[in-house]
Amino acid sequence: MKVVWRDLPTVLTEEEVLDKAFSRAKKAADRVDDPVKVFRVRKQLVRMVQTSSDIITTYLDETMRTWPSLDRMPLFDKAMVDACVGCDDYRHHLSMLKWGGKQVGQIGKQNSVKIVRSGRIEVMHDARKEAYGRLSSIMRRVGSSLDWLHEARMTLRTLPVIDSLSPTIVVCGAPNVGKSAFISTLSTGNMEVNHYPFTTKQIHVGHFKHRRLSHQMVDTPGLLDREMESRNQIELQAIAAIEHVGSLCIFLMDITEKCGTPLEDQLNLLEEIKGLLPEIDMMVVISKADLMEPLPGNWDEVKAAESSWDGEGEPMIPVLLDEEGCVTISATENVGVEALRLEIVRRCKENMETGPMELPKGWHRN
Ligand SMILES: Nc1nc2c(ncn2[C@@H]2O[C@H](COP(=O)(O)OP(=O)(O)OP(=O)(O)O)[C@@H](O)[C@H]2O)c(=O)[nH]1
Ligand SMILES: [Mg+2]
Repeated sequence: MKVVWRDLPTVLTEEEVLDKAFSRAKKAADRVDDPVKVFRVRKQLVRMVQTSSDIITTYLDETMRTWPSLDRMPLFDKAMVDACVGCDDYRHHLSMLKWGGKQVGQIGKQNSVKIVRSGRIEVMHDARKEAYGRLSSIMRRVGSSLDWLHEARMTLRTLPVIDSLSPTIVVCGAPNVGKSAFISTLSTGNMEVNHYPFTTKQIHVGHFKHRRLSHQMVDTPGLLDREMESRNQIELQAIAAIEHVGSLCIFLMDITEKCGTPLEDQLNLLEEIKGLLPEIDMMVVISKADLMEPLPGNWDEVKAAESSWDGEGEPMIPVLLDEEGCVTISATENVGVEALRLEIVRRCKENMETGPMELPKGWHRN
């Protein structure tokens, strides 16, 4: 249940499609062999018309089918499409390919019949020429849709890939509080690096497995760390999209203010995000525990429990708590992270729990 935009093949231009079709058609015609001229010419021309229209129809149909259908994609991806390229345009341009494919198929049939039914070589040549002219004019109308899809693909392929059936942890907070470091420490394997098309910042997507269930963590730089007034419509839509996938939102705070954002501003941001994502379970976590003086009271206990747990059985690791009693972690020293992971798993499970008669989020009834 995920859309992998990076797998979409490049979209050819109008000229490229026509070149491909006409050159294949010519090769097919060259292979015709018949000693009687009128038969030979007829066969050659029919092949040219049929091959070129087949190549174009196949290309347009396949492209249309390879692109995920808006009605069947998860809400997150649909909201991202809307935010990045627009759902109406997306639908329109794909339907243009469908229309084009159908027209081209008809031209192929009609003009082949004209060639077959005629006994005069000039008439046959005229029908072939007419077919090529009509194919080109259909392609001229489809061309701008191909160009649009080409551009849209470039934009969409930078988006993070999110599986709507797996628990998703959205990581937010002011710039520099340690979001990426946190995701990286918690991830097994490499983090993916993506972009939202409207920010220049890198988004990190990390994964970890707990009892074979994959959990994914997504970064939100440039999206949830700015003032409301400076956000545009597209960013607001992207934020709405996050609401669809988040099982849990972790708000990271750097109380040492090493990140450059005063504590008060970070608290204001927290309130704002709560307002933006009212449906998501929000968990506040203090980052950079290793910089605290003194260190959190149960630092040694948590560190020992984390290093002695082998990942089997019921873990007994308490979360790391600062002197105010807030959950904290050190991503750089890797203390409190494993404890927090277990807490995350528990909270996600609780948040994703569905009744026995209810289908899980993202499932569609057939
Ligand atoms: N001492 C200490 N430094 C940390 C910790 N986590 C992150 N940092 C440092 O804080 C700085 C910012 O970390 P990032 O992970 O890039 O922060 P971010 O929130 O992803 O930043 P943006 O993506 O720019 O919003 C880096 O210099 C990190 O090395 C931590 O647990 N302890
Ligand atoms: Mg970052």
